[in-house]
Amino acid sequence: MILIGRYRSPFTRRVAITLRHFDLEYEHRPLTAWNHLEEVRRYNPVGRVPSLVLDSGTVLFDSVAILDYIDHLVDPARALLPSREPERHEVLRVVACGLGALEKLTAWVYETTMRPSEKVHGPWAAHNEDQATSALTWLDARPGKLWLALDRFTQADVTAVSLFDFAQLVNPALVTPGRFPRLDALSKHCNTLTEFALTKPGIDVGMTTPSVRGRFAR
Ligand SMILES: N[C@@H](CCC(=O)N[C@@H](CS)C(=O)NCC(=O)O)C(=O)O
Repeated sequence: MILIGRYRSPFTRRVAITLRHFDLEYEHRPLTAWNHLEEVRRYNPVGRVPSLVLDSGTVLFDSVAILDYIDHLVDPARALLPSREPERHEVLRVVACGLGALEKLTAWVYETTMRPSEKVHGPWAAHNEDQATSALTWLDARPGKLWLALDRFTQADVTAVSLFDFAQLVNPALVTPGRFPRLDALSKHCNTLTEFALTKPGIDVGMTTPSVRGRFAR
C-alpha cells in the first residue's frame, strides 16, 4: 500500500498511526496539495490528502473511508472502531467531535494564513477558533482515566491525539499547558508508543510549510 500525504496533516497522521498500529506495511509519499497539487489530484479528485493506494491499484481517499477499510483488514476484535453497538456509537461520537474540531482548526489556519493580512476577517477566524475550543473542552471532559472511550485504545484516541498535536503545532495558544489536561496527558502517553512517535508532524519532511499566501493573495 502507498500512503499519500505528510504527517503534518492530522488526517493523514491518523491513517498512518492506524496502519502502524496494525503492523501493516506501507510506502509513504509525503505530498501536499500546496506543493504537488497535480499529483495529489491523481490520487483524489478533490485534491486533498490523505489517499491510500491499495496493492490492487484501487485508490481510497478521505481518512474516514480509508480507516473503515483498514479496520476490515484485521480481526474484528482488534478494530479501532468496533462493529457492534453500543460500543460503535460510543467511539464514533468522540471521533466525530475530534474531526469537527479538526475542520474548525483547519478553517482557522486557512483564514489566518492564506489571505493577504488586510483581508483576514477576524470575527470569522475567532468563530472557528471558538468552535474548536468548544470541541476540545468536550473531548477533555470525557469520563474515564486515560482512553477517551470504552476504557481501551480506539480510533477516538488516535483522532484526539492527532488533533491535539496539530493544535500544538499551528495554534499553541489554543492548547496552553493546563487548559486541556486530559488531552495533554493522553498525547504524552500516546507519543511514547511507536506508531505515534514515528508519525510525528514534521518527522517525514521537516516542519516548514511553504507559505501559500502568495498564491491566493491577489
Ligand atoms: N475529510 C478529509 C479532510 C482532508 C483534508 O482536509 N486534508 C487537508 C490536509 S490537512 C488538505 O489536503 N487540504 C488541501 C486543500 O483543502 O486544498 C479527510 O478526513 O481525509
